[in-house]
Amino acid sequence: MASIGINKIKSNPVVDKLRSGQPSVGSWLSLCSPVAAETMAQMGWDWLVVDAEHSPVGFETMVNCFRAVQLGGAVPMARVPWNDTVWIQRTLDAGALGLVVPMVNTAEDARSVVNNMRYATKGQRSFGGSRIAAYIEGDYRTWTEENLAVIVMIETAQAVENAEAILGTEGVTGCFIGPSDLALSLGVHPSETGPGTVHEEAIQAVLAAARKTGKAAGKHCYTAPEVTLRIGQGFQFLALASDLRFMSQAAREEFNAIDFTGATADGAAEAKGSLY
Ligand code: 3PY
Ligand code: MG
Repeated sequence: MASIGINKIKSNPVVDKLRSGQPSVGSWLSLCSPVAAETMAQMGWDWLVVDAEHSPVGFETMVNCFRAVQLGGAVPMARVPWNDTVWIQRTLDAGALGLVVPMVNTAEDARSVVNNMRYATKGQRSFGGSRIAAYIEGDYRTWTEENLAVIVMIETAQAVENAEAILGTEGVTGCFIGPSDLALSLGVHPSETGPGTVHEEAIQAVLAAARKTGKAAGKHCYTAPEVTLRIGQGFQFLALASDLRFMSQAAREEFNAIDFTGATADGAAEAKGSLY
């Protein structure tokens, strides 16, 4: 019988790339739409994160987004709303191959994240199966120990202070800087970023801590040139914007390009190509 479908994987491609020092670039899914997730996955991102912290996504939609991401050829991940045992367990059972966990401020917080993501005797995740186990070669329970991407968010002044201890925590794959919360925590306006600012100083301190501990540093980036810049600096786990931003940006540009007076009409303007 002919079959199309998803090949089983031996290891997590995201973790493999980060451990070998390569950059791994993805984006965020905030639209709560499996169709948007599938379309995004076809672009070639390494991974896509379903954002359960700042989007209204429900669990059943999240599972369908994971399926769509996998079908499109990227690694399904999620950002949980908090370092919460129940959220982490349910999101991993739903099929995430890695989690981004917000507001990890101390090494103790980081140990607790790892503990929540691991089965006994290494942690406290309860076993109830995970739908992703069917796509893994070998025993999912032992596979998770080395293969789940454990990405802790560094997005407060306290976390920057503790970056080395957080990143040095056994089981942490890497960190991810949230530039907006970091700005809030530092008491600076979100526009007060870039070279010469305390915000950038904090970002570079986190990068230095990642280098020292041999873990991956990451950041949420606003533009493709910023992703390029951060790769050049040595950052590895980089997200570019979100499906919501891409949609609103393109829609805004197109809408703003309409001349409602018709005065600048161009006879050759009828576009060819797909409307979808
Ligand atoms: C932040 O900027 O605070 C974020 O959490 C980005 O993902
Ligand atoms: Mg944040």
